[in-house]
Order: sequence, then structure tokens, then C-alpha cells
Amino acid sequence: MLSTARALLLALALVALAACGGADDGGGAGGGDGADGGETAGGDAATVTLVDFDIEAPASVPSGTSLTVVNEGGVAHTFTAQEGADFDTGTMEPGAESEVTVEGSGTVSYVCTLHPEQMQGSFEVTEG
Ligand SMILES: [Cu+2]
Repeated sequence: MLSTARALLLALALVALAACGGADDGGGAGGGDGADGGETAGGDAATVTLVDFDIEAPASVPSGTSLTVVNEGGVAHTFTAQEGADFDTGTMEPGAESEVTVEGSGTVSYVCTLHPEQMQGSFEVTEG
């Protein structure tokens, strides 16, 4: 009899613990930004951020990398290859997201065709 009561108490304690853990997980919204910038090396995915008026892209990506392009600016931009590659997102409105893939190796220069004076740069594509 006693052991049954104990088992019950134990079960209740475990449920309480589990509930606590769950609440902690839900409340702690931390870690969401952990992936910023850190995952470009050696991966096959990276992010390019378009802002007013700058393009934030990794300095180097392996061949085959899929670049997620996000327009975080307040006006429309493009992410367009000039040399070394052939991608073009076309006009991206604020908040828009697009994806381009880079292949081969060498230097790829890019530009925002709407603001070519301010928004341009290049990155290296390395053989994956
Ligand atoms: Cu632009």
C-alpha cells in the first residue's frame, strides 16, 4: 500500500517537473538570433540582407550554396550578379525574400540595379 502511494507521489512530482520544463521552454525566447552570420562557413546555405542602401553578404561561400536574399530595407532593391555568376532576384519589395544559388568558383560581383552607386560588392565562391 505504501509503495503505491509513493509511486503516485513520484508520478505527480514528475508531471510537475515536466510542466515546469515546458513552461521554461516556451518563455525563454532566447537563441533566435544565434544563427546570424555564424552558419556561412562550410554550410550550403547563407543569407544576404538588403538594406537601405547596403548589401550585407558573406565574404565567401562554397559552390552550390543557396543564398537566401531578404530585403530588410524600406524601399525596393535587387540582388543581381554582374560578373562571375548569373543570378538576379528582380525587384524585391520591402520584406520580400528570394533565393539564388551560386555555382563554380571565383569572384562574383553583385549590385542592386536600382541603387548601383551605393549597393554593390563581391564575394568569393570556393569549390565545395
Ligand atoms: Cu537598392
